Amino acid sequence: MKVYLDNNATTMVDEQVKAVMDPFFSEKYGNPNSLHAFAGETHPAIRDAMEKIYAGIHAKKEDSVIVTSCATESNNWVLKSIYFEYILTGRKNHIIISEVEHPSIIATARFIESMGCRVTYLPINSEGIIEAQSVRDSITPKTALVSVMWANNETGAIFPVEEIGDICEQHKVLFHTDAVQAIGKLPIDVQSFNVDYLTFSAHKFHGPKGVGALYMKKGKELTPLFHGGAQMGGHRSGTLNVAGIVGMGKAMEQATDALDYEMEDVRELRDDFEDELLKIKDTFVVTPREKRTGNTTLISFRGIEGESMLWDLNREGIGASTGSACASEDLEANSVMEAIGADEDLAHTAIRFSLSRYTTKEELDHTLNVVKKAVKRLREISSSYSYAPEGHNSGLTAGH
Ligand code: C6P
Repeated sequence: MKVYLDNNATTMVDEQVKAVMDPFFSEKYGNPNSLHAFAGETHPAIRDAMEKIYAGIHAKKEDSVIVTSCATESNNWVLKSIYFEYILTGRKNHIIISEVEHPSIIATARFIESMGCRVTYLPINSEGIIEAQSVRDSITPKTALVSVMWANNETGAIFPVEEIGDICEQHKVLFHTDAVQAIGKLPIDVQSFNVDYLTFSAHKFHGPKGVGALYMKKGKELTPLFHGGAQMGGHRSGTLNVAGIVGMGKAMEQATDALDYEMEDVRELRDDFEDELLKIKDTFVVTPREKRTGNTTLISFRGIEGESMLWDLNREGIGASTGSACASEDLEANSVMEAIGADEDLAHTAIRFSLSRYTTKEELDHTLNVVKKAVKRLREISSSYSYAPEGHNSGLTAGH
């Protein structure tokens, strides 16, 4: 049996998404900006997809949703433009992010920091969550931007973006949220709270890879990252990825339709699975369930290196991860576990299981059996486990 439990890294492209994309490779392949019928053939589908994308996040017609190549591009765009418009010009000198943002925010923040921007990295609390009050405490008259993700990719922890948006509005500071892990898992309505910029990526909600977007509230447009032709109203030059846009539109529509299933049924599957995992002795989950997206469990098995567990799972056809896919090659400790102050041993034991609407109970039952066997085998050969004091839990709360 093959079981895919790494849906926070990427998801399977839905068959219907694939079907609507297909004609735009070899049949309707015109460049949408050309002046002939081949171009015109692509226009209705692009228009329809953009309508679906706007509807999925409740953007208004006057707002801009600019299609990019991925969330990494969207995140780079926001921070670098803020640097060009506010920091370089001397109008402001400071931005605020959380210390558990995705590397596409952290690395970009470090880059602009190296060029003179002051950056505050907000800590998470013991539940793995940013406290809105810490944003308020860090804002100065020279703060240009706050960028805090909506849901964390490693734990699924949901951050208080509505409250943070309010604080930013009161202090006249721009607010960006990376909603990559929120789309399709939580209701997204950019009209319902104050948010200036919002990032998302199609491959996280059963759309294709290589296509993402940046929502910009009316009047909050940014300096382009890519200069060139007049595509996307001049906000982002480069020939349109027609199949990608059409695919993202369909995927967004389906994510909206499947939201109740994701929030109730997937959550129930995850909760039952997690209940069983937590019956294994010396296992820990950081963020309480009700404060997480319904598909994610980041769980630590004391005494077991995450990579060893992944190896055992992989041998049995199960794909999971130790955290963010783009940090998986460095064998570093899990960044969220480190940020909450877990000891070095425990920070290396985290495994992320992330479900999707395609995950089945049979797959989870199979995974559970494999995990139990792996825990037994790996603990038998783990020197750190055999020496660990009984019940020692490094300050983490067990069994949320
Ligand atoms: N997180 C994970 O395993 P791209 O691939 O550029 O469209 O998405 C980047 C990205 C940005 N923000 C968040 C919150 C994300 O989770 C991701 C992708 C994957 O957690 C791969 S590193």
